[in-house]
Amino acid sequence: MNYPKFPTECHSMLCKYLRSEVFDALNTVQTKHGFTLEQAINSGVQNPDSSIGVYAGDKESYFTFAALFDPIIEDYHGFKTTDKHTSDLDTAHLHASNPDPEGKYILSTRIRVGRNVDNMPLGPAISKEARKQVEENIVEGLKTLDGDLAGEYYPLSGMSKEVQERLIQDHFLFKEGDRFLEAAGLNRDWPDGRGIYHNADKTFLVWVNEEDQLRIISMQKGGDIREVFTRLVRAIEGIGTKVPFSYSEHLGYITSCPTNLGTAMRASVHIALPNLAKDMAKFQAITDKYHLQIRGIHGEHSESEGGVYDISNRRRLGITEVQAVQDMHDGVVALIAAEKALEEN
Ligand code: ADP
Ligand code: ILO
Repeated sequence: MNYPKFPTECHSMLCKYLRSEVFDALNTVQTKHGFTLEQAINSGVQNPDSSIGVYAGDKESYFTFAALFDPIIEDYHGFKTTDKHTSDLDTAHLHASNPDPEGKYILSTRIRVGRNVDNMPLGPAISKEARKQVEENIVEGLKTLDGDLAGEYYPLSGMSKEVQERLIQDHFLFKEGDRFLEAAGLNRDWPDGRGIYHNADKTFLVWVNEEDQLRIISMQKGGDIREVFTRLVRAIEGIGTKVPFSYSEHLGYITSCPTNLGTAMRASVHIALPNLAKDMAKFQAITDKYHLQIRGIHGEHSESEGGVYDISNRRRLGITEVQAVQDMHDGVVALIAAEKALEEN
Protein backbone atom coordinates (compact mmCIF):
# COMPACT_ATOMS: atom_id res chain seq x y z
CA MET A 1 0.00 0.00 0.00
CA ASN A 2 1.19 3.55 -0.75
CA TYR A 3 0.86 6.29 1.85
CA PRO A 4 -2.83 7.36 1.64
CA LYS A 5 -3.81 10.72 0.17
CA PHE A 6 -5.68 12.78 2.78
CA PRO A 7 -7.43 16.03 1.89
CA THR A 8 -5.86 19.12 3.48
CA GLU A 9 -8.95 19.72 5.63
CA CYS A 10 -8.69 16.22 7.22
CA HIS A 11 -8.71 16.54 11.02
CA SER A 12 -9.02 12.89 12.07
CA MET A 13 -6.60 11.36 14.55
CA LEU A 14 -5.50 9.05 11.75
CA CYS A 15 -4.33 12.05 9.70
CA LYS A 16 -2.67 13.50 12.77
CA TYR A 17 -0.74 10.40 13.86
CA LEU A 18 -0.03 8.40 10.68
CA ARG A 19 3.35 10.01 10.16
CA SER A 20 5.41 8.59 7.29
CA GLU A 21 7.86 6.79 9.58
CA VAL A 22 4.96 5.14 11.44
CA PHE A 23 3.43 4.15 8.11
CA ASP A 24 6.71 2.67 6.86
CA ALA A 25 7.24 0.67 10.06
CA LEU A 26 3.71 -0.81 10.08
CA ASN A 27 2.91 -1.15 6.39
CA THR A 28 4.19 -4.71 6.01
CA VAL A 29 3.29 -6.26 9.39
CA GLN A 30 0.14 -8.16 10.21
CA THR A 31 -1.49 -9.76 13.25
CA LYS A 32 -1.95 -13.49 13.77
CA HIS A 33 -5.44 -13.19 12.24
CA GLY A 34 -3.88 -11.60 9.15
CA PHE A 35 -5.15 -8.08 9.94
CA THR A 36 -3.14 -5.35 8.18
CA LEU A 37 -2.53 -1.63 8.55
CA GLU A 38 -4.46 -1.10 5.32
CA GLN A 39 -7.55 -2.65 6.93
CA ALA A 40 -7.02 -0.80 10.22
CA ILE A 41 -7.02 2.62 8.54
CA ASN A 42 -9.45 2.05 5.66
CA SER A 43 -12.41 3.66 7.48
CA GLY A 44 -10.47 6.90 8.01
CA VAL A 45 -9.03 6.83 4.50
CA GLN A 46 -12.47 6.38 2.90
CA ASN A 47 -14.06 8.85 5.33
CA PRO A 48 -11.73 11.83 5.78
CA ASP A 49 -14.40 13.48 7.98
CA SER A 50 -13.83 10.75 10.63
CA SER A 51 -12.95 11.98 14.07
CA ILE A 52 -10.71 8.96 14.74
CA GLY A 53 -10.45 6.84 11.57
CA VAL A 54 -9.01 3.52 12.81
CA TYR A 55 -10.39 0.13 13.92
CA ALA A 56 -8.74 -2.97 15.39
CA GLY A 57 -9.25 -6.42 13.84
CA ASP A 58 -8.25 -8.27 16.99
CA LYS A 59 -6.78 -7.69 20.44
CA GLU A 60 -3.31 -8.07 18.96
CA SER A 61 -3.88 -5.09 16.62
CA TYR A 62 -3.51 -2.77 19.62
CA PHE A 63 0.01 -4.09 20.20
CA THR A 64 1.11 -4.82 16.60
CA PHE A 65 0.03 -1.33 15.46
CA ALA A 66 0.84 0.37 18.77
CA ALA A 67 2.89 3.07 17.05
CA LEU A 68 -0.37 4.35 15.55
CA PHE A 69 -2.94 3.27 18.16
CA ASP A 70 -1.06 4.44 21.29
CA PRO A 71 -0.97 8.18 20.43
CA ILE A 72 -4.63 8.02 19.38
CA ILE A 73 -5.55 6.34 22.68
CA GLU A 74 -3.55 8.92 24.64
CA ASP A 75 -5.11 11.82 22.74
CA TYR A 76 -8.71 10.55 23.10
CA HIS A 77 -8.65 9.17 26.66
CA GLY A 78 -5.65 10.99 28.13
CA PHE A 79 -4.30 7.48 28.87
CA LYS A 80 -0.56 6.86 28.61
CA THR A 81 1.19 3.58 27.76
CA THR A 82 2.45 3.44 31.36
CA ASP A 83 -1.06 3.93 32.84
CA LYS A 84 -3.12 1.05 34.21
CA HIS A 85 -6.85 0.53 33.77
CA THR A 86 -9.07 -0.65 36.64
CA SER A 87 -12.70 -1.68 36.73
CA ASP A 88 -15.30 -0.79 39.38
CA LEU A 89 -18.86 -1.96 38.88
CA ASP A 90 -19.86 -1.54 42.53
CA THR A 91 -23.09 0.45 42.47
CA ALA A 92 -22.54 1.47 46.13
CA HIS A 93 -19.63 3.67 44.95
CA LEU A 94 -21.88 5.79 42.70
CA HIS A 95 -23.20 9.09 44.09
CA ALA A 96 -26.06 9.75 41.74
CA SER A 97 -29.59 10.70 42.65
CA ASN A 98 -31.98 11.56 39.81
CA PRO A 99 -30.79 15.02 38.57
CA ASP A 100 -34.32 15.79 37.33
CA PRO A 101 -36.92 14.21 39.66
CA GLU A 102 -39.72 16.34 38.16
CA GLY A 103 -39.00 14.98 34.69
CA LYS A 104 -38.70 18.41 33.09
CA TYR A 105 -35.39 18.00 31.23
CA ILE A 106 -34.30 14.36 31.01
CA LEU A 107 -36.32 12.30 28.57
CA SER A 108 -34.42 9.05 28.98
CA THR A 109 -31.25 7.48 30.35
CA ARG A 110 -29.18 4.78 28.64
CA ILE A 111 -25.94 3.10 29.67
CA ARG A 112 -24.19 0.60 27.43
CA VAL A 113 -20.98 -1.33 27.43
CA GLY A 114 -19.23 -2.97 24.51
CA ARG A 115 -17.83 -6.48 24.88
CA ASN A 116 -16.11 -8.97 22.57
CA VAL A 117 -15.52 -12.67 22.94
CA ASP A 118 -12.10 -13.70 24.21
CA ASN A 119 -9.75 -15.34 21.70
CA MET A 120 -11.89 -14.46 18.67
CA PRO A 121 -11.10 -11.90 15.95
CA LEU A 122 -13.04 -8.64 16.29
CA GLY A 123 -15.76 -7.68 13.78
CA PRO A 124 -13.44 -6.11 11.16
CA ALA A 125 -11.49 -9.38 10.77
CA ILE A 126 -13.97 -12.14 11.61
CA SER A 127 -15.15 -14.73 9.04
CA LYS A 128 -18.82 -15.36 8.32
CA GLU A 129 -18.64 -18.77 10.01
CA ALA A 130 -16.88 -17.48 13.14
CA ARG A 131 -19.37 -14.58 13.41
CA LYS A 132 -22.22 -17.10 13.31
CA GLN A 133 -20.48 -19.15 16.01
CA VAL A 134 -20.11 -16.03 18.17
CA GLU A 135 -23.82 -15.26 17.70
CA GLU A 136 -24.80 -18.80 18.75
CA ASN A 137 -22.61 -18.71 21.87
CA ILE A 138 -23.93 -15.33 22.94
CA VAL A 139 -27.57 -16.28 22.39
CA GLU A 140 -27.05 -19.48 24.38
CA GLY A 141 -25.69 -17.36 27.26
CA LEU A 142 -28.52 -14.84 27.02
CA LYS A 143 -31.11 -17.63 27.26
CA THR A 144 -29.95 -18.38 30.79
CA LEU A 145 -30.85 -14.89 32.08
CA ASP A 146 -33.96 -14.68 34.22
CA GLY A 147 -36.23 -12.23 36.04
CA ASP A 148 -36.35 -8.78 34.41
CA LEU A 149 -33.36 -9.73 32.21
CA ALA A 150 -35.24 -12.61 30.54
CA GLY A 151 -36.10 -11.87 26.93
CA GLU A 152 -36.10 -12.99 23.32
CA TYR A 153 -33.47 -12.88 20.58
CA TYR A 154 -34.52 -11.40 17.23
CA PRO A 155 -32.06 -12.08 14.37
CA LEU A 156 -31.82 -9.24 11.84
CA SER A 157 -32.25 -11.65 8.92
CA GLY A 158 -35.92 -12.41 8.90
CA MET A 159 -36.92 -9.17 10.64
CA SER A 160 -39.35 -7.09 8.55
CA LYS A 161 -38.13 -3.68 7.36
CA GLU A 162 -41.04 -2.03 9.25
CA VAL A 163 -40.11 -3.65 12.57
CA GLN A 164 -36.41 -2.86 12.01
CA GLU A 165 -37.13 0.80 11.17
CA ARG A 166 -39.46 1.22 14.18
CA LEU A 167 -36.81 -0.22 16.53
CA ILE A 168 -34.20 2.17 15.07
CA GLN A 169 -36.48 5.21 15.31
CA ASP A 170 -37.35 4.32 18.92
CA HIS A 171 -33.59 4.24 19.74
CA PHE A 172 -33.51 0.51 20.50
CA LEU A 173 -31.66 -0.88 17.47
CA PHE A 174 -28.44 -0.01 15.62
CA LYS A 175 -28.85 1.63 12.24
CA GLU A 176 -27.98 -0.01 8.93
CA GLY A 177 -25.39 1.06 6.35
CA ASP A 178 -23.10 3.21 8.53
CA ARG A 179 -20.31 4.30 6.15
CA PHE A 180 -17.63 4.32 8.87
CA LEU A 181 -18.42 0.71 9.83
CA GLU A 182 -18.78 -0.27 6.16
CA ALA A 183 -15.24 0.84 5.34
CA ALA A 184 -13.95 -0.87 8.49
CA GLY A 185 -15.25 -4.21 7.18
CA LEU A 186 -17.83 -4.37 9.96
CA ASN A 187 -20.84 -4.68 7.63
CA ARG A 188 -19.58 -7.71 5.70
CA ASP A 189 -22.22 -10.45 5.12
CA TRP A 190 -24.92 -8.12 6.48
CA PRO A 191 -27.41 -8.98 8.02
CA ASP A 192 -26.12 -12.47 8.72
CA GLY A 193 -25.13 -13.12 12.34
CA ARG A 194 -26.56 -9.83 13.63
CA GLY A 195 -29.53 -9.39 15.92
CA ILE A 196 -31.03 -7.88 19.03
CA TYR A 197 -32.10 -9.44 22.32
CA HIS A 198 -34.45 -7.58 24.63
CA ASN A 199 -36.75 -8.04 27.60
CA ALA A 200 -40.47 -7.32 27.34
CA ASP A 201 -40.15 -3.68 28.52
CA LYS A 202 -37.08 -2.97 26.32
CA THR A 203 -35.21 -1.75 29.40
CA PHE A 204 -32.50 -4.36 28.85
CA LEU A 205 -31.15 -5.00 25.36
CA VAL A 206 -28.15 -6.67 23.77
CA TRP A 207 -26.95 -5.91 20.24
CA VAL A 208 -25.15 -8.86 18.69
CA ASN A 209 -22.34 -8.48 16.13
CA GLU A 210 -22.63 -4.79 15.36
CA GLU A 211 -19.48 -2.69 15.93
CA ASP A 212 -18.69 -5.00 18.84
CA GLN A 213 -19.85 -8.58 19.32
CA LEU A 214 -21.95 -7.49 22.29
CA ARG A 215 -23.38 -4.13 23.20
CA ILE A 216 -25.08 -4.64 26.56
CA ILE A 217 -27.64 -1.87 27.12
CA SER A 218 -29.82 -0.73 30.02
CA MET A 219 -32.25 2.11 29.33
CA GLN A 220 -35.50 3.62 30.50
CA LYS A 221 -37.53 6.82 30.45
CA GLY A 222 -36.57 9.59 32.90
CA GLY A 223 -33.39 10.31 34.84
CA ASP A 224 -32.98 7.50 37.36
CA ILE A 225 -29.30 6.92 36.54
CA ARG A 226 -28.72 4.60 39.51
CA GLU A 227 -31.54 2.24 38.50
CA VAL A 228 -30.22 2.06 34.93
CA PHE A 229 -26.64 1.42 36.12
CA THR A 230 -27.74 -1.22 38.64
CA ARG A 231 -29.65 -3.16 35.97
CA LEU A 232 -26.68 -2.95 33.62
CA VAL A 233 -24.25 -4.28 36.23
CA ARG A 234 -26.50 -7.28 36.90
CA ALA A 235 -26.68 -7.95 33.16
CA ILE A 236 -22.90 -7.66 32.62
CA GLU A 237 -22.25 -10.02 35.52
CA GLY A 238 -24.91 -12.50 34.35
CA ILE A 239 -23.64 -12.60 30.76
CA GLY A 240 -20.00 -12.65 31.92
CA THR A 241 -20.51 -15.99 33.65
CA LYS A 242 -21.48 -17.55 30.29
CA VAL A 243 -19.44 -15.61 27.72
CA PRO A 244 -15.68 -15.00 28.29
CA PHE A 245 -15.01 -11.32 27.51
CA SER A 246 -11.82 -10.13 25.82
CA TYR A 247 -9.82 -8.11 28.37
CA SER A 248 -6.32 -6.69 28.68
CA GLU A 249 -4.61 -5.65 31.93
CA HIS A 250 -3.45 -2.49 30.16
CA LEU A 251 -6.41 -1.58 27.92
CA GLY A 252 -9.36 -2.99 29.85
CA TYR A 253 -12.21 -4.43 27.74
CA ILE A 254 -11.13 -4.81 24.13
CA THR A 255 -13.35 -3.14 21.51
CA SER A 256 -13.00 -2.66 17.76
CA CYS A 257 -12.83 1.16 18.06
CA PRO A 258 -10.12 2.62 20.33
CA THR A 259 -12.57 5.20 21.71
CA ASN A 260 -14.47 2.40 23.45
CA LEU A 261 -11.54 0.65 25.18
CA GLY A 262 -11.37 0.33 28.97
CA THR A 263 -14.83 0.49 30.48
CA ALA A 264 -16.34 0.38 26.95
CA MET A 265 -19.09 2.34 28.64
CA ARG A 266 -21.20 5.18 27.30
CA ALA A 267 -23.66 6.56 29.85
CA SER A 268 -26.05 9.05 28.29
CA VAL A 269 -29.20 11.05 28.77
CA HIS A 270 -31.48 12.51 26.16
CA ILE A 271 -31.99 15.96 27.61
CA ALA A 272 -33.90 19.09 26.55
CA LEU A 273 -31.65 22.17 26.83
CA PRO A 274 -33.27 24.67 24.42
CA ASN A 275 -31.82 27.79 26.09
CA LEU A 276 -28.27 26.50 26.46
CA ALA A 277 -28.44 25.39 22.84
CA LYS A 278 -28.56 29.08 21.86
CA ASP A 279 -25.17 29.62 23.54
CA MET A 280 -22.98 26.77 22.34
CA ALA A 281 -19.82 28.30 23.86
CA LYS A 282 -21.37 28.16 27.34
CA PHE A 283 -22.81 24.69 26.65
CA GLN A 284 -19.42 23.35 25.54
CA ALA A 285 -17.56 24.95 28.44
CA ILE A 286 -19.71 22.83 30.79
CA THR A 287 -19.43 19.62 28.76
CA ASP A 288 -15.63 20.06 28.51
CA LYS A 289 -15.33 20.63 32.26
CA TYR A 290 -17.14 17.35 33.00
CA HIS A 291 -15.50 15.38 30.12
CA LEU A 292 -18.79 14.99 28.29
CA GLN A 293 -19.62 14.53 24.65
CA ILE A 294 -22.58 16.10 22.85
CA ARG A 295 -24.34 13.96 20.25
CA GLY A 296 -27.54 14.36 18.25
CA ILE A 297 -30.81 12.63 18.98
CA HIS A 298 -30.18 9.61 16.72
CA GLY A 299 -26.70 8.86 18.05
CA GLU A 300 -23.28 9.63 16.71
CA HIS A 301 -23.03 11.70 13.52
CA SER A 302 -26.68 12.86 13.95
CA GLU A 303 -28.19 16.26 14.76
CA SER A 304 -30.14 17.61 17.73
CA GLU A 305 -33.89 18.03 17.30
CA GLY A 306 -35.89 20.63 19.20
CA GLY A 307 -33.09 21.44 21.65
CA VAL A 308 -32.80 17.78 22.74
CA TYR A 309 -29.25 16.40 22.96
CA ASP A 310 -27.56 13.11 23.78
CA ILE A 311 -25.06 13.91 26.54
CA SER A 312 -22.58 11.20 27.59
CA ASN A 313 -19.20 10.55 29.18
CA ARG A 314 -16.36 11.01 26.71
CA ARG A 315 -13.59 9.19 28.61
CA ARG A 316 -13.80 5.41 28.89
CA LEU A 317 -10.24 4.20 29.53
CA GLY A 318 -8.20 4.86 32.68
CA ILE A 319 -11.32 5.63 34.69
CA THR A 320 -13.68 3.11 36.29
CA GLU A 321 -17.25 2.42 35.21
CA VAL A 322 -18.47 4.20 38.35
CA GLN A 323 -16.42 7.28 37.41
CA ALA A 324 -17.75 7.22 33.84
CA VAL A 325 -21.34 7.31 35.12
CA GLN A 326 -20.36 9.88 37.76
CA ASP A 327 -18.90 12.16 35.01
CA MET A 328 -22.22 12.01 33.18
CA HIS A 329 -24.31 12.55 36.33
CA ASP A 330 -22.27 15.51 37.62
CA GLY A 331 -22.18 17.16 34.20
CA VAL A 332 -25.92 16.75 33.74
CA VAL A 333 -26.56 18.36 37.14
CA ALA A 334 -24.43 21.34 36.00
CA LEU A 335 -26.18 21.53 32.62
CA ILE A 336 -29.63 21.56 34.23
CA ALA A 337 -28.53 24.32 36.64
CA ALA A 338 -27.26 26.41 33.69
CA GLU A 339 -30.49 25.82 31.74
CA LYS A 340 -32.59 26.87 34.75
CA ALA A 341 -30.52 30.07 35.19
CA LEU A 342 -31.13 30.97 31.54
CA GLU A 343 -34.90 30.36 31.96
CA GLU A 344 -34.97 32.91 34.76
CA ASN A 345 -33.30 35.64 32.65
P1 ADP B 1 -23.68 3.76 20.99
O1 ADP B 1 -24.14 4.50 22.16
O2 ADP B 1 -24.17 2.36 21.05
O3 ADP B 1 -22.23 3.90 20.79
P2 ADP B 1 -25.13 5.56 19.13
O4 ADP B 1 -24.57 6.87 19.53
O5 ADP B 1 -25.29 5.32 17.66
O6 ADP B 1 -24.26 4.34 19.63
O7 ADP B 1 -26.53 5.39 19.82
C1 ADP B 1 -27.29 4.24 19.61
C2 ADP B 1 -28.77 4.50 19.80
O8 ADP B 1 -29.04 4.75 21.17
C3 ADP B 1 -29.28 5.71 19.03
O9 ADP B 1 -30.56 5.42 18.52
C4 ADP B 1 -29.40 6.75 20.11
O10 ADP B 1 -30.37 7.74 19.84
C5 ADP B 1 -29.83 5.90 21.28
N1 ADP B 1 -29.59 6.55 22.57
C6 ADP B 1 -28.42 6.96 23.08
N2 ADP B 1 -28.57 7.51 24.28
C7 ADP B 1 -29.90 7.46 24.56
C8 ADP B 1 -30.71 7.87 25.65
N3 ADP B 1 -30.18 8.43 26.74
N4 ADP B 1 -32.04 7.64 25.57
C9 ADP B 1 -32.59 7.05 24.49
N5 ADP B 1 -31.88 6.64 23.44
C10 ADP B 1 -30.56 6.83 23.46
N1 ILO C 1 -14.90 5.83 13.16
C1 ILO C 1 -15.76 6.94 13.45
C2 ILO C 1 -16.42 6.81 14.81
C3 ILO C 1 -15.48 6.93 15.96
C4 ILO C 1 -16.06 6.79 17.37
N2 ILO C 1 -17.37 6.21 17.44
C5 ILO C 1 -17.65 4.92 17.45
C6 ILO C 1 -19.05 4.57 17.24
N3 ILO C 1 -16.87 4.06 17.61
C7 ILO C 1 -14.96 8.21 13.37
O1 ILO C 1 -13.72 8.12 13.40
O2 ILO C 1 -15.57 9.29 13.30
